Amino acid sequence: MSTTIRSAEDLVKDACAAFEKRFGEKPSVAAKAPGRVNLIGEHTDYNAGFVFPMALPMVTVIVGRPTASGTCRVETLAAADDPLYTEFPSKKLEPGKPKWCNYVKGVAAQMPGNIPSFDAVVTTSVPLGGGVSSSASLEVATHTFLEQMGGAGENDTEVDKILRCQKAEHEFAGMPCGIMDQFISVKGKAGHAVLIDCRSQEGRLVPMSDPSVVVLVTNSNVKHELTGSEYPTRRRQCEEAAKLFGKESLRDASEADLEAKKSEMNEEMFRRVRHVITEIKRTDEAATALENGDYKTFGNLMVASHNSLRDDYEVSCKELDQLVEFAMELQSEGVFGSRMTGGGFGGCTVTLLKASAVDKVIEHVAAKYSASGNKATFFVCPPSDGATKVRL
Ligand code: GAF
Repeated sequence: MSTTIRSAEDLVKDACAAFEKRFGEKPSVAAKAPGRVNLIGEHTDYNAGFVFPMALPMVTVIVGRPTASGTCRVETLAAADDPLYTEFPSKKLEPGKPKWCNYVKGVAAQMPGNIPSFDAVVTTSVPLGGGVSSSASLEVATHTFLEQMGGAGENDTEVDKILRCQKAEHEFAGMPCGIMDQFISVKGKAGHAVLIDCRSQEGRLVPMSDPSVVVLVTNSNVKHELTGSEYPTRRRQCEEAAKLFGKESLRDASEADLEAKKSEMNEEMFRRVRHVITEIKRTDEAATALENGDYKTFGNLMVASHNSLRDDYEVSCKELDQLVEFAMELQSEGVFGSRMTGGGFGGCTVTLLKASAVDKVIEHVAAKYSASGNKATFFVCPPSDGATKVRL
């Protein structure tokens, strides 16, 4: 069975109750921001390419109030690294422990306006460490929260907000991510996926309003420890390759360029670059296919993307490969395509399928996956809205 996703209203209620319990008064400011699932276009954002994510119905919520104490006091209700309650001076924002709070501090440090100290409670329905951007959702929720306390400038744009949240992740979490996760958490729109051109930093809304087709997110519930080290390595390899091609980024490189330079790079770098060049092309094609209601082509591109991430970019893992394989076994029942989503080495897969096939597919994948000793969780996810303030 697919997991019931807690509503934002329920999360806000929980957070408000916890706030009152801890701080003895009611919160006055609140915000929410979603996680994301990327339909296709993986490891292309930091190569100035295309990505094609949608915002999830799972959100991170933050409620709180400004204070005059000079000390920020923040609690999380979500399972995270201990302690779940922490304090820090509002004028001395530095990364440290607990790690979950670095996203809050990191964004506070980027706000252009003068923000006061604050008390806050955070909670979330975004699976943590599941490759569906729980961290970006916390960053964007925090930004949306602090905007209401004078944190943002008068002429602030959504792109400013996205870039600040990305910088927070770079500087306070040490993760040199691209802009996809923060972008979609800010600019997601219900009923749409967004084709993001990571060079121009513009998004094109693509409707996903056919009720007979749904997106299924499957959490492998495994996380391999490689993520931390492998992501920066991939990014560096791409930058080196672009330099070798004499291009600003791999977005400007073609398959012909790759063939021409083949003898100047080792076999591993060749495969890494091949993934990026072909994935950017696939993503562009996939958005058009979806616009035309051509789910078959879209699904084939998803599978090609997965294979490329597995074989060329080497960021998949056994569990993700199994989930994709098991889902694709039900192609004749209405599965169009399936692939790993996000950074890789664990986390989730995304599957596009007929709504009528959901129960059968979940049952099949769950049974086969559990035979290998793991338990998957399933979420049927309508494309949802980006971050908003919440009125209390
Ligand atoms: C992670 C990063 F944060 C994104 O910027 C993106 O590179 C993704 O991995 C891979 O597509 O989620």
